[in-house]
Amino acid sequence: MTEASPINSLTTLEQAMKTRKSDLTVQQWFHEQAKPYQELMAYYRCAMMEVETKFRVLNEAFSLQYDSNPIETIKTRLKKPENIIDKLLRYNLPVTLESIENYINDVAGVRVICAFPSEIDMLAEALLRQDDVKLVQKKDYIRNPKESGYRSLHLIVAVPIFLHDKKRMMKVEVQFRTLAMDWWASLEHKIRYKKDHPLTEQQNDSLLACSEIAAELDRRMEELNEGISH
Ligand code: 0O2
Repeated sequence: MTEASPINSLTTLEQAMKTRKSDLTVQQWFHEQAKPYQELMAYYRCAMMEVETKFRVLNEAFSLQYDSNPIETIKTRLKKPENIIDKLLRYNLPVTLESIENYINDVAGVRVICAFPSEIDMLAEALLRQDDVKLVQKKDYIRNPKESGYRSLHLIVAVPIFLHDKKRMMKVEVQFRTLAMDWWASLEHKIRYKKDHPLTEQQNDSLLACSEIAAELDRRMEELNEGISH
């Protein structure tokens, strides 16, 4: 089986975005380029399905071994076209399908939500032990939280998808969070984006304090759970 060749450049869109033409031009461009773009997105959807299945299998395997399911919820999402374009422009990258594939690592996203922090490491290690999973990048915002207070473990992995005549390696971003980390991130996102203007320093401090409370809850719940299990 051979790797597929890259899809053609989206040069017209690049020109449209560079000159900041009207939304109509961009929409028209998307309409014209719909097929190669949709094809690429279909590959990302397949890769998300592969990764989601891997986690469902791991959940079963761990529940057989330890009599408990480490995964509370799995969510998948494909990045919105406007967010893909925004990111390319923010990074001064040409708006082409090659750029999307080479530089936008989070087109396909899988979010795995666990009850306890220790389950995150266990699942991440189990995923990376699989011989068809290649680690591209790791960002550990649990051990090194973001300034905002955001905590989560992000892995960019490349996985093969097997099409009728070819194999392609596709990148997927996996975000691992506990219920508390996910709760904080969801509410922080709502609060931050509800307003048209940036939050005040006091509001930012307050969000950071809430993140620390959530982290403390995670520690206490983990301790309680360990006490019961041993
Ligand atoms: P979307 O499309 O809305 O889901 P890089 O990919 O490394 O070039 P990026 O994208 O800034 O740079 O990477 P980062 O910060 O590691 O991860 C971005 C994603 O993590 C975000 O997706 C959020 O899902 C999450 N995230 C990161 N920081 C925060 C934060 O402070 N608060 C919350 N609530 N979520 C955060 P996007 O960018 O929103 O993309």
